[in-house]
Amino acid sequence: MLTETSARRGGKIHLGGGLRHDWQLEEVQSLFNLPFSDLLYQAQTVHREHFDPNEVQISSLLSIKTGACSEDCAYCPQSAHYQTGLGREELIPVNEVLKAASLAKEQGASRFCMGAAWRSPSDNDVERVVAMIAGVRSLGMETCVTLGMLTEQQTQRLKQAGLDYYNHNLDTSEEYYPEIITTRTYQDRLDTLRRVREAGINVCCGGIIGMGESADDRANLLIELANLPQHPESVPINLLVRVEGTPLADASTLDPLVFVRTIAVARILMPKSRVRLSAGRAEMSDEMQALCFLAGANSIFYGIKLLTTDNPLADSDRQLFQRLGLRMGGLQMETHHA
Ligand code: SAM
Ligand code: DTB
Ligand code: SF4
Repeated sequence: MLTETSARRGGKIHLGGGLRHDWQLEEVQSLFNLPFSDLLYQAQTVHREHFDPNEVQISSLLSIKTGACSEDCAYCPQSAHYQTGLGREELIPVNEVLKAASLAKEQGASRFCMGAAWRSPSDNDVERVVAMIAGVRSLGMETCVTLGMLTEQQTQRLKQAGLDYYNHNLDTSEEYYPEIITTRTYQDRLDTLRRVREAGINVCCGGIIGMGESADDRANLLIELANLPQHPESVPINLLVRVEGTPLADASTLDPLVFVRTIAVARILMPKSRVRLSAGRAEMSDEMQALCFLAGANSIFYGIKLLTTDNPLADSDRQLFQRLGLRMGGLQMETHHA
């Protein structure tokens, strides 16, 4: 258990499994500002209350529709607003999706995530994605899709199709958001997240760190996520992948320990959620990734590509897992919690 000293330094300590939705900026700032060892100790303690610390859930990603997106997300290589060398691709055929999903399953992935570069899908697009969901489910994998904003009807259709997770990120704090995206609002995102939640689909929602945001923006992003009516079941924390041609190509390098602290605070605020060490691993050292797992990350994207950018090779991830004594797991569904 926590010593009195670390408890004093950390302010209030929230162990015992109660999920909170009333986090305030000052208390989250004080978590971020803890001595590193105290913060990691708290995060690891919370982590062990809810999860096997040596098991990591594995998701694989596939871009089912690449490039030419109408949105202006400053980080994104797929935005039509920037010259990043990506061409326009149409929605790919179901059999290609199933080939990729089988391969991912063979390699140990329990969840298959399909991403489309859309502001929002048409109803016809949704029908084609429904066929992909059915195919991937029949392989015995969990399904996740990220298609942009959804109407209520489309959300219901995806639920009917048996979709397990919908990914839709808040990306950053509400205050910093207008610096990053102007073509849709924070409220648009919250509206889609509410529809997904109300339809009974598990929510995968996180953000990107390293976009030039302030420490308070990082705290406010995590507060926004934790203070949703229910914590997202999956919380992807992405380190910005700086892509040539995007406005954030020259963003300054983030202190890796700030990233680790962000993972630790996410773990403390959302004790039962899968915190995913997401984009950016190709640029991280093994030691940094080990610290992220120690801080409470227990999910990764696995496989040679994210959507359009590189991810570590599956072989090097296997070696890392072996060196750290981590097991690939996670096929049990984490369904709704308060
Ligand atoms: N178009 C849909 C949307 O924006 O909701 C789905 C696909 S979009 C690529 C999914 C998420 O990928 C974004 O919300 C963002 O968090 C993440 N992402 C995109 N480009 C990234 C980058 N360069 N570095 C880190 N994360 C990135
Ligand atoms: C998420 O939070 N990260 C993934 C997934 N959800 C869809 C996407 C990362 C994309 C990184 C840039 C790229 O490969 O295009
Ligand atoms: Fe389009 Fe999604 Fe990229 Fe934004 S993040 S430009 S919505 S693909």
